[in-house]
Amino acid sequence: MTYTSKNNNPKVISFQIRKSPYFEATQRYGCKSYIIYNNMYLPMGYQGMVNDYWYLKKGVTLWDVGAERQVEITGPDAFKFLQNLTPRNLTNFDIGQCKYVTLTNPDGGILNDPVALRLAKNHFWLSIADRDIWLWAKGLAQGLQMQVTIQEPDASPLAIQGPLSFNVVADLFGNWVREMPYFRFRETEIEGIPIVLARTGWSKQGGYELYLRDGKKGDRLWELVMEAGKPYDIQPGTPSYIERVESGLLNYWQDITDQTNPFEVGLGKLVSLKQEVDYVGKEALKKIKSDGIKRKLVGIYIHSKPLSQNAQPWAIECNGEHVGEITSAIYSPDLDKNIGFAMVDIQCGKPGTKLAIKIDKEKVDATVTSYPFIDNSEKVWAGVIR
Ligand code: THG
Repeated sequence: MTYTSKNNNPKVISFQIRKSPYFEATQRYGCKSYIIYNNMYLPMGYQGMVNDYWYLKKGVTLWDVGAERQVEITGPDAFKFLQNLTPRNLTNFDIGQCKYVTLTNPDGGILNDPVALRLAKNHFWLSIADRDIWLWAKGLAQGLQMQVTIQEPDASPLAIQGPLSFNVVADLFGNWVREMPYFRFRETEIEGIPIVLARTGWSKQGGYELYLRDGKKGDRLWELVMEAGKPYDIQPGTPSYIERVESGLLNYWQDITDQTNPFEVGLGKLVSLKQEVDYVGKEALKKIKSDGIKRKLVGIYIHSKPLSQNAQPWAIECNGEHVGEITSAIYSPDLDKNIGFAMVDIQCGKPGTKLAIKIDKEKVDATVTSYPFIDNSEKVWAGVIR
């Protein structure tokens, strides 16, 4: 179905694509574009990519990330089943804690890289990236004959990100939120709206995610945050391509796919090969580890004029030989450099290695580097006594 908006830009709105509880609000606040993520609209920009980015880095921004759907796992075998889904050792997984995990297939390929939340002993959410994980989970549970229920709960994340996010969220919920450690959450409410409030988010500028547990209240929650954010000049925002590359956050389907394993993309620290930790893909990952990886994801500086958002899987050469592809690339205004990630043969993975990138008909020089490009760890931990 095609609508025409006031300024005559054609807008395509489909019945087939689901809308988050904040969708109307994002329209009202001038969202200019969406991508499709987990079969939903995910906002991609409001005031231009660079403006949105500076608001995130210097102020506070409100993001509709309702497309980060939850896969809920409950039942007597829930913990055991979740361990089967991920190579991360879940032994020390507290109630009220979040853990970044990978889900692997039998070949060790990554099916998703969700944030897992433990709500109770046998009650988990996987806050997933773009892929139908509930299908995989239901099939696996059936195959393993586990006593679990897998469903999509009514839970939609709304992210408040940026260095001033602490003030906004403290004004809304109380000063206790300032002491909440990174990757912890608490169940709370505001005006009777049930919320899981987590100190997480897909930026390294500091902030929170509010998982709304009543989809009918999306508009009210959005407006409550906007109102509280007024003194801090809060802006509507979205996950930022530039900021997440600067901060070394990887994007599923872009830097990670089911053709990449955790060791290749620097997530080996999330893989346990201990005997007591058992999961799909373990044998493959053991072999990959003992054989050694053949390629790896590296940071790259691309020495060309500022890139816009149209990076492609450009081919990479080293001494005239094809050695890999670009997975992300963007101009960083803060660093005044083109930065990105590339999957390259292991012998080209050392920082300082000189590469050539084939951008259309041109060849552009690039240099391998480590990532993150900017270390923002102090920002995400701000206020927390460690
Ligand atoms: N929040 C929620 N759901 C999500 C995302 C999110 N689903 C999709 C996508 N993002 C999942 N991917 C990531 C990737 C990285 C991180 C979170 C989700 C992340 N990583 C930190 C890092 O790499 O330094 C922290 C890792 C850690 O402490 O273990 O935050 O953002 N709800």
